[in-house]
Amino acid sequence: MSDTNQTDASHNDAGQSPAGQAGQEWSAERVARQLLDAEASVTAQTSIVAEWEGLDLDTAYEAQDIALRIRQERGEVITGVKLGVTSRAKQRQVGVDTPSTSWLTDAMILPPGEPVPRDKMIHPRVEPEIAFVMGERLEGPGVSAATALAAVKHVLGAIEVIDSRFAGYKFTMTDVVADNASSGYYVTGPVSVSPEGLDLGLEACLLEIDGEIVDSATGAAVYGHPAEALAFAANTLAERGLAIEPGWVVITGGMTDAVPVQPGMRIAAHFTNLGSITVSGG
Ligand code: OOG
Ligand code: MG
Repeated sequence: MSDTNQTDASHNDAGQSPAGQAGQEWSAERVARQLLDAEASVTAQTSIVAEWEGLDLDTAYEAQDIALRIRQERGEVITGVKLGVTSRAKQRQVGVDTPSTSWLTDAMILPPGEPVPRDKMIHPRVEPEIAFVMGERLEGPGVSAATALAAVKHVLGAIEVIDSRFAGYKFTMTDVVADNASSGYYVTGPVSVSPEGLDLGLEACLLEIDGEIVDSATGAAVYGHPAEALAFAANTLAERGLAIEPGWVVITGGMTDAVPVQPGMRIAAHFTNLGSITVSGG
């Protein structure tokens, strides 16, 4: 799956330079609004860092939080946290090697059986993930994988449908953090399993496209272990005074390369203990 950048189905993916803002000063707020506008108008843009060197990591997270606040003002509710680029497959695919945290809201839930809403997306890609549902509040710093796992109520399989606001998925670390790590939609599987007695490092996932197994990975692909990724999320959020709340879902990052969604595609992720999830390409 190394040619995914070339095979992306894309509309409005011409990579417009950030438009209509001439003369306006850059700020985290402007970055947040511009990326939300790109999402709403289903239009890709080019790297913001290329235009504004001031977009450092702190400012990118600030933009991400401002965008969350705007989503909340329009009625969206936080449902959890999404980890980004936690696996080597993803790091290689997008050329970013530092994991990140971003926000999930109820508007991003794709109900089981619903096709990928392609008309609302620029160039969707799917990726299988291992998801946690939190039983207890998890607050860094100093959270270990074992502490993190002890706060988990259930483990689920998931498919995330990502959609970068950047043309060709060409972005830097700070671009993608500001862009809520290409958030689109997520669907969780029908099987929820207690973490006790599960060896998540060895939990396997087969990714099937149109009846063919195109990729596979185990949980160890995710930052060594999905619970390590969860601990990373808690410790990173703590730097901004935030915690992972009970009931939240944490998707721990794509286990394999993300696969471009084509119309009519049949996508399935099969897990050892977490069941199977299917999504139609729409
Ligand atoms: C970044 C999305 C990161 C993951 O699971 O790694 C992410 C991208 O690939 O556009 O959701
Ligand atoms: Mg993901």
